[in-house]
Amino acid sequence: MTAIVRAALLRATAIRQSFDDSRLIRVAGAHDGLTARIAEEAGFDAVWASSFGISASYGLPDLSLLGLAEYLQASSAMQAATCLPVLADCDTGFGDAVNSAYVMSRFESAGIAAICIEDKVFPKRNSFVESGQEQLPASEFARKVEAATAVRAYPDTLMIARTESLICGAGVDDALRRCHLYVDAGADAVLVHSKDKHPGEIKEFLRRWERRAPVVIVPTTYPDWQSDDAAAAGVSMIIYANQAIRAVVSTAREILEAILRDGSSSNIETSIASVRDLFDLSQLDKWLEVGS
Ligand code: SPV
Ligand code: MG
Repeated sequence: MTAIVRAALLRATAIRQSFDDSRLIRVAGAHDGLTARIAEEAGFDAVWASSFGISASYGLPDLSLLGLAEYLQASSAMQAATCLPVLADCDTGFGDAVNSAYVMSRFESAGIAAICIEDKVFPKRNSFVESGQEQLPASEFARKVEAATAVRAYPDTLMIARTESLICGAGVDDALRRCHLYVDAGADAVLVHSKDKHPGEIKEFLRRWERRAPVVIVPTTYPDWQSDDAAAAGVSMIIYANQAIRAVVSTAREILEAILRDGSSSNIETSIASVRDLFDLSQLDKWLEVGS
């Protein structure tokens, strides 16, 4: 492992420290280096390299159409663009236990602090698609977790196991059973996803889980739950997975429509980021200095 990768992986150690200190980790979903940097500038603690966001950035749905190489490239760009830990959303791990181990080794070699794999069947469907999500048998997914954790080169690199029990309608009992199995298999944290409009089932999970291992949530459909309340209920990490890309879509759409409607960009100039802002975000001055 090179010194640069080792330094990047210290970001994983920082996440573990926050887990130990019971400090809520607030994570922003991103899909490229620029959105990752905006997340850093806003003060988030980490970046979620979202499969939904990365797929959408290609104009594609989140249906396992992109492969490991494309996710790795996007995650690496985020890692290189910020000082934040990157949590790579690796969907189902692109195959079986061997593929999951390969995912861990490739992402870790790129300095990615954490990988997350979920217990759906490949090819997966985004959790918010109306129906059609299917789960792997728990023991089969546990083997993926075990294989991925076994190949870690740096002990603090995180393996987050995500259960889709609540998404698939299997209920809190099933989510608990699976998460215990996944932690037994070596997962460092569990992501319990829900598409309910209220955090009720997540709260029940947390009560019965009794803080056995850190719990990660993605409150897209229950946005009213305040992060402080979630932390008090036992959440260790909260991921705002898709708000940035949704903002990109709504703003770009509004602005481009206005330009055609008005026949010039004059009316919208003051409501969008300046060219100088983009220069700053992309560290133009630093790079010019390198060449001088
Ligand atoms: C993602 O952001 O890609 C996620 C979260 O996995 S969700 O879209 O809610 O499945
Ligand atoms: Mg995803």
